[in-house]
Amino acid sequence: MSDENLDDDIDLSALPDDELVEQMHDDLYDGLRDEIVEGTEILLSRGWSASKVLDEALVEGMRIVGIDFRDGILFVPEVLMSANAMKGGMGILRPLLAETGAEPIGKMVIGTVKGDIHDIGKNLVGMMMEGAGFEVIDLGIDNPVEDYLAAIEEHKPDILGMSALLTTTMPYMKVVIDTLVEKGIRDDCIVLVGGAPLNEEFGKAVGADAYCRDAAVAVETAQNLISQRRAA
Ligand code: B1M
Repeated sequence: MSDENLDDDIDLSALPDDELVEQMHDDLYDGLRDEIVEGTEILLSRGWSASKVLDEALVEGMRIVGIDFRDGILFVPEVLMSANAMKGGMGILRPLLAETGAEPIGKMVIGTVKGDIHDIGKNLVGMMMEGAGFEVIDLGIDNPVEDYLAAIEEHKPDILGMSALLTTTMPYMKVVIDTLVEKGIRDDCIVLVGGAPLNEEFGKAVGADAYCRDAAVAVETAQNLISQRRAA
């Protein structure tokens, strides 16, 4: 991908949209946070919606990073820099995605499960849920079951969301759901699960109400299940 030093010479604001987006994929790959922040601001100033910038420039760039991480071309320190750059862009988009004057339509507690420190996808889900008018309580990463229980007791959420990105951590979702069942509180909230290695079948097997492929599906599913519950 791009040579970091070359970026010093590139005037991002002079690039047409498609080249700028491609450059942002390269900058994300190279973990250049300032450039990602600048590129995000430029696209917004050109009238791009926050969700278009998110999908086409940031999430797509991170997908490319993921492929080379999988193939052993990129390693943890480099991917951490990419994640940091991605978060720079997300920081600008967050308030825009969350803009809503309406009363919260529901409350969600969300966290990445124990043993897992991936949080970009979870953060995106939280941002999109806020944007759709939900109040979101973010428990962060590496949450043991006790954290979820304490948050449910404190916040009485309509929805509990769990994220896992590792095949080794996704089974922990069942530990959490089984504990809710044991304590007789499983039906107090809707349980949604998500993360790249999961699928519909896994969601059913662990006893979640639904598996959400991405943040948009999470919002849609949350809205549908909440209205079904309220109607019932
Ligand atoms: Co990690 N990592 N990683 N990693 N990492 C993956 C997940 C991996 C697939 C890479 C690979 O090999 N191709 C692989 C897992 C393999 C497996 O389990 N089969 C992997 C590995 C192996 C590891 C380590 C073990 C590496 C090591 O140390 N040797 C290690 C584990 C650390 C740990 O957690 N204990 C590790 C570490 C890291 C970093 C710290 C370097 C960094 C995380 C930084 C951070 O998150 N702050 C990192 C990253 C960035 C990735 C990849 C490249 C990108 C993940 C990401 O952010 N994607 C990832 C490869 C990949 O997924 N392609 C990989 C972008 C994000 C927008 O998508 O998270 O899928 P995603 O979220 C989506 C949906 O899944 C869904 O909506 C989101 C938005 O649309 N969703 C939900 C997610 N959570 C949801 C919750 C919901 C609903 C929907 O609740 C309702």
